[in-house]
Amino acid sequence: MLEKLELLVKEAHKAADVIRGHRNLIRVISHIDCDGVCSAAIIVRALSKKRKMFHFSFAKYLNDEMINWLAEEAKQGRWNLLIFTDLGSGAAANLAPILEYAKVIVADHHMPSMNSEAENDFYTHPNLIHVNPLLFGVKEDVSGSGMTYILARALDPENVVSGDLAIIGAIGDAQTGSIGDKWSVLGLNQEILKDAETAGSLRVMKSIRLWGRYSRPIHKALELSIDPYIPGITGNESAAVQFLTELNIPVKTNSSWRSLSDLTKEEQQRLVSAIIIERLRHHDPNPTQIFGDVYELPHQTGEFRDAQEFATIANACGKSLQGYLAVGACLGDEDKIERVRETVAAYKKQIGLLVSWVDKNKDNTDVVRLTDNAAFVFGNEVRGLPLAILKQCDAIAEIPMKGKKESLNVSIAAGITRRSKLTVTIAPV
Ligand SMILES: [Mn+2]
Repeated sequence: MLEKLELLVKEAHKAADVIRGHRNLIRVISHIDCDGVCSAAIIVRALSKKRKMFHFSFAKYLNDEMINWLAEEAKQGRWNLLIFTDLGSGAAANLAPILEYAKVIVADHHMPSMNSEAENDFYTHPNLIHVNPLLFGVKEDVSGSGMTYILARALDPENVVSGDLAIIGAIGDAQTGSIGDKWSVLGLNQEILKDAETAGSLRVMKSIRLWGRYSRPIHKALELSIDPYIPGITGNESAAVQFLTELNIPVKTNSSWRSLSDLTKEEQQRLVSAIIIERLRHHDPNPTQIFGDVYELPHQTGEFRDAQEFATIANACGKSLQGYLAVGACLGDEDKIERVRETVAAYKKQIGLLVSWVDKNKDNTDVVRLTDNAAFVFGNEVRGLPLAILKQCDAIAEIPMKGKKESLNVSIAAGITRRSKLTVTIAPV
């Protein structure tokens, strides 16, 4: 394992050497989700520190049209070094037109594409430096921002300060889970986490795993908590309010709602014990498995302090095509905070509209078909589902989107579908 990691880090150093020696404009392109936003913030900070000139943009995916257009830019001599972050591995084998005129560095964790002639070989090219764990047999969890972090550290050990961003990116890519009793980020992310803690950019605390520590009213946090599940309270707002009232935990102070972070230590303890008792009463096999690592960003304020909330914010900005705002927030640009908040509010409204569209149409037989057994298959956010799978489905549904938004998160698409009676079934094979 160590040997494989060393090879991966060696590739990052190769990329760092190229960046260090580069005197002209560098083109940087990152993916539009949370992981891509965090990758972008890491590389932007690293290049700025080295006083490199760069032009930076976001992309949802890399198709041939875009590759040809980038190749044309390179051919015209506008730049001759391109860095892709959280993007690029899947299209590596199609980058030849660009590689003819420029060097390309890819820092990504997605499956790299293969050589077309030899199916089992990953694509290589002398002008391509590919920093991807899978190329070196490293199969542990790590995000695109984790790979960008490894690249940034190779460029300058001082970039250890960006470890928190790699963790936010990993959270955004759902690289959290449990090992035994411990619930945290997993795999290589654990190593990056140690860096971030040592650098002081992130603090790890143990707490109940409720989303919205700073921004969500506590009764809403309980109502919407699926993992951990709170029997009788999950999915029931008034039961959540009653539960808190019986525990003598006010849901409001003056006129504002209280969030988990507003609760006193004693109130938090009362709440946690009551949740465990509730789970015990309903014979939950692991009643105490409600805790986990909570990652705090001590240099941030308000809802931006909680890494999980930050990940949601970064994702909402990226998907609203306003990723640069979140990059600003990642890098501590306070001027961007208000616009980030507005963007997140607009994004939530958009999701709300979609949910109500589904609710409104749930009895419409043009869009709803009821069956006894149904399996839902959700596509990759970027590539969708392979044709072979689509061909086996009884019905293919698309969630309509207003405006020029990009794809929904697959978890949100799944949530909307669950609320609906839309049935997308796969025929028995
Ligand atoms: Mn990613």
